Amino acid sequence: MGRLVIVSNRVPDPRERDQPAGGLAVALADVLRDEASSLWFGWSGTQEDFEGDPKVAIDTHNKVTYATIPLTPAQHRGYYQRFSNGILWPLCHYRLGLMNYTQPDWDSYQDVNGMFARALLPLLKPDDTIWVQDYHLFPLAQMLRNLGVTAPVGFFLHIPFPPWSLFRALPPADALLADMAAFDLVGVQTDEDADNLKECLRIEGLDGASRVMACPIGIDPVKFGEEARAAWDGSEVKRLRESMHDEPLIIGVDRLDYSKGLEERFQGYERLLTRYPEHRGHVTYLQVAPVSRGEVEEYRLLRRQLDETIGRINGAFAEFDWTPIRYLTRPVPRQVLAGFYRLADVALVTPLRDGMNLVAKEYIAAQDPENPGALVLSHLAGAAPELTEALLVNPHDADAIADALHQALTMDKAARKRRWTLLDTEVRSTTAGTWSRDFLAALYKAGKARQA
Ligand code: ADQ
Repeated sequence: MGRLVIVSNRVPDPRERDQPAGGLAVALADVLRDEASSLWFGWSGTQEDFEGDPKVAIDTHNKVTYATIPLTPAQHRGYYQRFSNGILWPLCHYRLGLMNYTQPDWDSYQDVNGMFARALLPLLKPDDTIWVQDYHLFPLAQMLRNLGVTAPVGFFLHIPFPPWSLFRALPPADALLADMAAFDLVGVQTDEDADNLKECLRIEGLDGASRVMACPIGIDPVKFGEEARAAWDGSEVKRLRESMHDEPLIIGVDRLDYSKGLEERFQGYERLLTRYPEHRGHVTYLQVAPVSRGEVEEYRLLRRQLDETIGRINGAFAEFDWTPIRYLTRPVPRQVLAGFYRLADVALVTPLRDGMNLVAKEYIAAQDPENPGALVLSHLAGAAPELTEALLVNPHDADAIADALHQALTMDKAARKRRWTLLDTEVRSTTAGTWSRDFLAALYKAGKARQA
């Protein structure tokens, strides 16, 4: 295979020490480390005014060439904030009520995809394999084909794909499905997503045009486990451990996003304190939730709502020497986070919908095999069909969350070890490495089949 070309909305700055919190950036960094030569193309994260097409900035770091372009403030609003994050994100997370469709945003989305294709074209080489990432770039394969690109072009959707009954509520649903059919291969996280997408393509008469493959994403569990062990003796983990006075710790780690079910989760924790008062004064719940997409109205509202809920719960239950919830809205370095996971007795991962959820896998990889913690996981996360030995809950059900937390906090070591061993086997069998290898092998084959 020739060079791998990754295209994603955002390309992280390789020289920044603290990489952004987000599953896609984390998984791709793991993949590109192992490639002989590769190009990563996308938005630089900056906004500036320009006429016509922007200038491409090139930077090479650790064998990866990073090629980035800026967006204009108007493109950032229309393509990124509104169409991608204000329309496609809620739609794909089954939240039609939060979807605010307007035609100019759709126009902007298509324009920026066209601009991406034109800026990428001169950088391409004849035997490249192009792998496009995520919902910001559904139209890209079609746009590249229009410019004469014949290379294999694959797509991976990191978020869920909803059933036709929901997807059809999007005015340009037909156009987007036709765009998806222009890829040689479309990868999604779960069988449920694959079935939903295949059904949509079938209804549109597009089945057969492109292959759909369920290809669950994972982490690098060996590396993450090492980071967790290394962080154990670091000053942050030590401080957290000392502050716990041998009392149990529950951890939650999520981008501050309405899909993550944070409000419902806090209510579940509150229910634990009400229904199982023996945990009062003992258990601490640490929620790390770095602010994300702060420019989008729904995210600002969510942040205010969470501030209020946490304030209410802490106000109602705290003692002068005990706080039920510790809440951080800034990012924590990954190594430190790995150590926090290892220290935590329970991870609380309860998204209302999630493509996969890498935090659940990171938590498992970070555990001490001799004394592992317990995972409480939403059955609506893409990780749930794999991580069946977790304590699975309905994230809308506060009583179910409270019961699962109580079970996790009181589970004996033998039961924790038994569950964790099975979960660890799963996390080690579907990794960032198997994800990219399986996808790229299938893409290569699909590309060859089309060219034949
Ligand atoms: P996300 O919605 O970002 O990803 P997730 O899979 O949980 O969700 O990945 C988050 C990543 O960011 C994890 O690696 C986590 O460690 C890191 N992170 C979160 N909070 C952090 C913090 N405070 N400090 C530092 N790092 C933090 C999207 C989809 C998911 C899918 C991934 C990958 O929404 O469903 O699993 O892409 O496909």
